[in-house]
Amino acid sequence: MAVLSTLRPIGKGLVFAAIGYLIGAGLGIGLSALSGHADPGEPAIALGYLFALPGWLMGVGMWDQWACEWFGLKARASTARGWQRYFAFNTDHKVVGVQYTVTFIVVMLLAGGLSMLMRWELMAPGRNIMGPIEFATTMSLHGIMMVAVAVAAIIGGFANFTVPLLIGAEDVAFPRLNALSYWIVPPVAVMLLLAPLFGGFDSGWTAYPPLSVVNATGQLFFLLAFLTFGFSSILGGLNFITTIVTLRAPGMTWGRLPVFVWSILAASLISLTATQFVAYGLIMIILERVAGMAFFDAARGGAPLLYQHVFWFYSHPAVYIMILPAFGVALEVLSHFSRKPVFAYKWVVIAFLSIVGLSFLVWAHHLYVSGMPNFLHIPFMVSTELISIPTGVVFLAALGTIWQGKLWLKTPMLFALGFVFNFLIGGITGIYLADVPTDIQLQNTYFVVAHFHYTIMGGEIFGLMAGLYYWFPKITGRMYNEKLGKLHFWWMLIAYNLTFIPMFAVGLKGMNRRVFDYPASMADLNMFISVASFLLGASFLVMVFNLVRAWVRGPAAGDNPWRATTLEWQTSSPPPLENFPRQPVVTGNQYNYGVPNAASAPNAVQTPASDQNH
Ligand code: HEM
Ligand SMILES: [Cu+2]
Repeated sequence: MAVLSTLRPIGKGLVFAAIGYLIGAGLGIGLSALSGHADPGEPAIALGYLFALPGWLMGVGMWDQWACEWFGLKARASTARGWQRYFAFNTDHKVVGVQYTVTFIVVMLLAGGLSMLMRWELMAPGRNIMGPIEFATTMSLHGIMMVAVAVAAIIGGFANFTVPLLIGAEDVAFPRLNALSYWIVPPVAVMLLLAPLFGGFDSGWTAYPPLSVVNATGQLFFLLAFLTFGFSSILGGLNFITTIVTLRAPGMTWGRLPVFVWSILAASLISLTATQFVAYGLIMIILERVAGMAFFDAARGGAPLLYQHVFWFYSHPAVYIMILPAFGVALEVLSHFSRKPVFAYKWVVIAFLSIVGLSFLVWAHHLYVSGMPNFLHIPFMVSTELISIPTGVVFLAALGTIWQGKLWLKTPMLFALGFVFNFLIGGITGIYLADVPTDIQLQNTYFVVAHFHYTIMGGEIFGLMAGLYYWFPKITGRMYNEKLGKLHFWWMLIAYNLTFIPMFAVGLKGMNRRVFDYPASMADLNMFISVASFLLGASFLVMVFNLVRAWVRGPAAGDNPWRATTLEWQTSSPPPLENFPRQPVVTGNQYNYGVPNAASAPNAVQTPASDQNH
């Protein structure tokens, strides 16, 4: 019975979504008939989805807890308790944080499974486990799912859980909007997983026209999913900015804000302002498909290149939505586990904000060979090179933080150090892709694939892992097994580098990306890459085993197992509903290491009530 009542909101959401879909699809078919559209299929899907989405949200809890107020009715809070909270529209930021974290770790594992399929096909030349279109669909699904993980897992998951704690607040500024940002995500996953049943989408995650306008209906599912995800990202950005600006505890001045909170503020500024642009691009493609418009159709006076500009005007800044929070996690962990304050804190903050500004000025480095005017090459090359200055500042701050520190090599610290190592390789190889002459050679090869996996996987995902092990005891109240954590780290680090370093080599030999077969001369390297990638995939089994086991029956972690000084550790694990029994007051620097007794008695913080929990 407990299970049935738990699933009631989801069931209600599905029923409302189905009703919405029928209304929208009917409208789509009617409009198509009126306008003489030959095939009403795609208009029906697009309009059906447009109505199904609010139906889903209302059914799942938005009506009961929020929207009914707009009509003068009385809202009812969710009554779900314990683990059942995670299956309901819940406004507690800690519940939303766990929902995001678990959802996106599952998405990451699924998308990782898809990469195993690709490497299975690419293990030897001449294989035909899947055809070119199936390969392209697998690749595109892997790409967009991983991009979603990289954009949302740290912000939606850890930032949701920890930012209100880190700034001494009770919740985020707009808790109901926060629940909405999460519950809008499951339809994204459903649409992406449905796409292969409708012919898949072979456009890559970039969805350039004209291909994305003329290919199978699966593409429409992708476009609607991406659009929905963007909406969630915009709302999340808005919520974090407002929370950080308005809800800081007394004494939590800008100069005392933990570095992770700064990184979330910086990333949120980008989510809020850049995501609209990709949304325009996606809407224009949807309109070309379902309403016969011609924004990008050269034959009818449209401009195909326009899409690439709009797309990258978001998608370059988006790489900083991915990496800034990972910088934040890494610096946070490096500081606590070196028992030293974040080195050059002020410069790090300036660097974060300069990255936000500069990230809007570099998008056309993805367009060097697109046929855009040549005189644009140099300015975009220079602006791209400029970004390496603030990025370098963050990197040096990471080194400065561990320099002569008392390193405590626990699992989170190992992942933070792994981040620093991998990101260096990602950053240096990026310079070759920023420079026009080398990029003209390297673009569209596996060199690019290796480069962005070094930044996104070696960087963002290692940062995610650092955060996962670091905050796991706070989130669950339980401790994972340290030996298995270390095993996961070394296994993943080694297999990861064995997988992606040879991709640079095979790229230099001229192997194109997004291909399902290649010349026999590249057989050995590809076999090596595939075997290493299977090892890499297997390393995640250690993580899943360790964390699931610890969550179910791990030893109690205690309130502050790392003896860290920031506020989230000064309350119980997991924290009570309102986070702190009493309003904390911040009286000093957040990284007060090196001050006598700082580690055991956080003198940066006065939370008299926290002691009552012991
Ligand atoms: C086990 C680890 C992984 C392996 C073996 C792997 C492998 C691959 C392969 C073979 C491709 C296709 C390259 C091509 O044909 O152009 C690809 C594309 C891609 N991967 Fe991964 N990948 C892994 C993890 C990740 C992670 C963690 C992320 C991001 C968080 C990621 C993001 C992407 C993106 C964005 C694409 C490009 C898709 C496109 O071009 O549209 N991958 N990956
Ligand atoms: Cu870029």
